Amino acid sequence: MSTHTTTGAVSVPAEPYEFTFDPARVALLCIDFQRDFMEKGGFGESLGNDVSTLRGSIEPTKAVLEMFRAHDWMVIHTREGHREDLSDLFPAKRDRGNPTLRIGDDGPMGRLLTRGSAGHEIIPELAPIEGEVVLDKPGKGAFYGTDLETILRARGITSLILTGVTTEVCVQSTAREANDRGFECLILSDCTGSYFPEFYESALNMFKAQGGIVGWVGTSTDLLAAVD
Ligand code: TIU
Repeated sequence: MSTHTTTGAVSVPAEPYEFTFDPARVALLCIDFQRDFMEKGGFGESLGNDVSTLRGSIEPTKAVLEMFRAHDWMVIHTREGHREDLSDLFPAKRDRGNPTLRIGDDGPMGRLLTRGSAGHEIIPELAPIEGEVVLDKPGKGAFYGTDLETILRARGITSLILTGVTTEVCVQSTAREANDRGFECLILSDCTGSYFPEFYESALNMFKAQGGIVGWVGTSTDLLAAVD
């Protein structure tokens, strides 16, 4: 990996065509790499999902995260979860699916999807470091109910590189919110994962269809090579 600071635009092979960004105006979004989704005993498993399906996204994302850190480019981590008193949890979200365990209930990693619990933390492999933004959000999209847009505009960010879980839920919601706000979005296919292979494929396909109607899809290896 290059250790020099990149100047000038970077062009990454992607679909439906090259994704070009200015390193001074790019941010990496690491969406909801939380123990609650990635590990046994969390919210994801409580919904009946096999959480092992997401683990393949960890190593590629780690490589991209390290590249961003080496260049001192902006990194933002998001976490889905609720206040300890659950005052920001809509009944519609709490009761959806009539689960046996609800958000805020005690699970093996503490209270499900609740700030301050072990399950709410980002997995150790991708844990934030000093200087990186950690954004708590009550919804699936990272813009809803947060100051993410203000943070991005304050830094002059125009391009987003998205990683995270799950592809068709929080990653897709965030990408659509970002696209409507005028940000150019590249999702790294190997840095995202879903509990449902067919939803992973469909989400990425619909994202890049129609000339990139929502944005671009690429890979971590092509991004790393392009930056190098
Ligand atoms: N259930 C599921 O696939 N995802 C979520 O509930 N949240 C996120 O995607 N982060």
